[in-house]
Amino acid sequence: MLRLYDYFESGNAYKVRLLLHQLDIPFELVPVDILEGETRNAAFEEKNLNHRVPVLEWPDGRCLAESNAILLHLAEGTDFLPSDPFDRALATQWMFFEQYSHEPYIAVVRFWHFSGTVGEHEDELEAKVARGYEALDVMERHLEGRSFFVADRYSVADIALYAYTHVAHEGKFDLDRYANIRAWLERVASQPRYVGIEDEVGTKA
Ligand SMILES: N[C@@H](CCC(=O)N[C@@H](CS)C(=O)NCC(=O)O)C(=O)O
Repeated sequence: MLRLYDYFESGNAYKVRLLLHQLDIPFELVPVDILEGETRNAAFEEKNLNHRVPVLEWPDGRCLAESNAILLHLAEGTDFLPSDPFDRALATQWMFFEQYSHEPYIAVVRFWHFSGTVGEHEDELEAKVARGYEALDVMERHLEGRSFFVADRYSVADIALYAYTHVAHEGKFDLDRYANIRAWLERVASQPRYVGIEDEVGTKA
């Protein structure tokens, strides 16, 4: 069975839980407490030299890290990845956008609030929040007249962007002025076999 090294509050790990569940792929969940430094030991380093969850491990010991690489691999040959080559490229475009222009701001500010360390980052906070809103502005404009990010159907691009957008309020981002994003969040949450970030899925290792 596949094994997912996971941290419950991580949006990056949640992306993988959500897609595994939507694809009805059984998996074992291995909780890793990042606040206790559990990714920073020799045993975990064998799974991912970069000391981060999520990591998906195959029964033969192969490991894959980076949430969006895992999504793309799992979605291969399924309806979650567009079959048209240009649409696939657009899906990856939005997934790179998520990692470079969205997650480093929205996820990081949320983590500072969640871990109680926001006070230690006062000098960086305003700039990070501004860049987070820039990402939300881009999403809002793209979603004007569209149901989903690519080819008007739900795909891994939506999963990648949904993970931290739907909990952006936990980083004190205000989504009130983003009507298109709010409607899209509802569309994602109404997909078949949707599970929330707080829902327990997978079997415990
Ligand atoms: N680009 C990576 C980011 C992964 C990441 O930042 N993981 C965090 C949790 S969200 C982590 O494991 N941090 C542990 C650490 O830095 O020690 C991905 O998309 O998977």
